[in-house]
Amino acid sequence: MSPAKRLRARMAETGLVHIMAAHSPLSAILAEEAGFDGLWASGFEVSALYGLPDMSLISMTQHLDMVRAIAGRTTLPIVADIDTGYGNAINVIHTIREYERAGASAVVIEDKSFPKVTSLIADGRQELLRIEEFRGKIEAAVATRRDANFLVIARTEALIAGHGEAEALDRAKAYVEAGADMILIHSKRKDPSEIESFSRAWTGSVPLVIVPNAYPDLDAEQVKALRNIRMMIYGNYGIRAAATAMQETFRQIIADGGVQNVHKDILTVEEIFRLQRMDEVKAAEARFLR
Ligand code: SPV
Ligand code: MG
Repeated sequence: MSPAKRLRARMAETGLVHIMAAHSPLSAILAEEAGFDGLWASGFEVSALYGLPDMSLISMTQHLDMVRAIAGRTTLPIVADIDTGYGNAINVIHTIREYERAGASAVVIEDKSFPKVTSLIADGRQELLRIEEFRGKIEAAVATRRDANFLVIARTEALIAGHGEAEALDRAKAYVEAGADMILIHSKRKDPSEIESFSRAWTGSVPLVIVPNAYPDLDAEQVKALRNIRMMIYGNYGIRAAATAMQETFRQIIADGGVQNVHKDILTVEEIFRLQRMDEVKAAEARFLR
């Protein structure tokens, strides 16, 4: 079964899949071992990995290379964050071909203009495309995919841009008509009220995806009770967890004048060897090196 088919099957079976942000193959391996259903190749995380803001500064090639590297080291389905699709509907055709070939099982494409501005920033300049133009991008994505199980997820930033629920619903309905398999509704409110309200008002024929980054209190049980959300993406938790650990460890080493205290609190080198699959190398050495 292809990873895309597995992702759809898992959604049907459990009613809600949990997708963890990954910014590297190592973070993807850790997410797989922890038990997530899939990976979010997050634009925010890969941008942060390069020390850059998430504002269309990293190239498609940089993000795509990471998706390919992640796909090479995990078996989990990958939901690729392709931002605005790197241009207009013509660029989207190329983008979908490349991401599907790189091993993605789904893409999320958002209705902002290029270059996009990261969604959660206070007072961000959030410009949306005309609905007709974005519909063309969704239609291009759907027409280009090879695997019918590959998911085209349309993300509306209407709430992020401050246009309100009616506009968000209109846009979401138009994107479903264009062929979107799911709708990602994003909110930067600190509480889940906008998402709960949108979800209750949603009568569209496809399920919803949420990214509870700004409103962390909405847990899986509450999400299931809303009934039409099938995917939760933990959108920036990988890079925040990694940065927390590095920040604490690096500061401690400077404060202590050495590594005498931190070495007990971080993974052993043997554990990193295990994650690198050194056992496979050892087996190959025994078999092939003469
Ligand atoms: C990402 O993780 O890149 C996202 C989610 O798109 S957010 O940064 O919250 O917009
Ligand atoms: Mg993003």
